[in-house]
Amino acid sequence: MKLVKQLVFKSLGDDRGCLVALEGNEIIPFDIQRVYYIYSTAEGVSRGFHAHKKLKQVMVCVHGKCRLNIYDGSEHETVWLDSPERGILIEGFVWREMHDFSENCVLLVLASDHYDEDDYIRDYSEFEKLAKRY
Ligand code: T46
Repeated sequence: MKLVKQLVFKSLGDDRGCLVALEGNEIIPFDIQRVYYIYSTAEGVSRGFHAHKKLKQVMVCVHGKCRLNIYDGSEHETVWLDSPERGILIEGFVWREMHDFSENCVLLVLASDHYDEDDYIRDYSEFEKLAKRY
């Protein structure tokens, strides 16, 4: 994996079940400024289709699974998000798409900044132009 980094979380399980704790500037390598989650995704729907100029994010599928496609303007990578014990760190200038959401998939995202639409590149041809400069 070159375009994203996999983070492996410690599961604090005991006979009651499992617990994963995620702390900013520790296992999550930035200050967590925002948390959001994607759920109830309708069958056959794909999401994402954008890049971020500055935002860093860690994506964790806390239930179910989905497929993440990443493209940096020259290379493509695909990774399945399918475990609450693993996260994917996205910090470069990459195009991202999420596909094949399972029923009941809950995708948790920890972000390094507040929501800012100006940080998004949602136009693919603009992304391709900018990707050459990064
Ligand atoms: C990303 C992928 C993984 C807000 O108002 N605040 C927020 O914090 C977010 C994330 C979204 N929104 C609004 C913007 C749209 O009107 O919620 C609506 C749905 O967002 P969007 O179409 O951007 O959702 P996705 O699933 O395509 O993308 C999201 C994140 O936006 C994005 O940063 O990397 O999940």
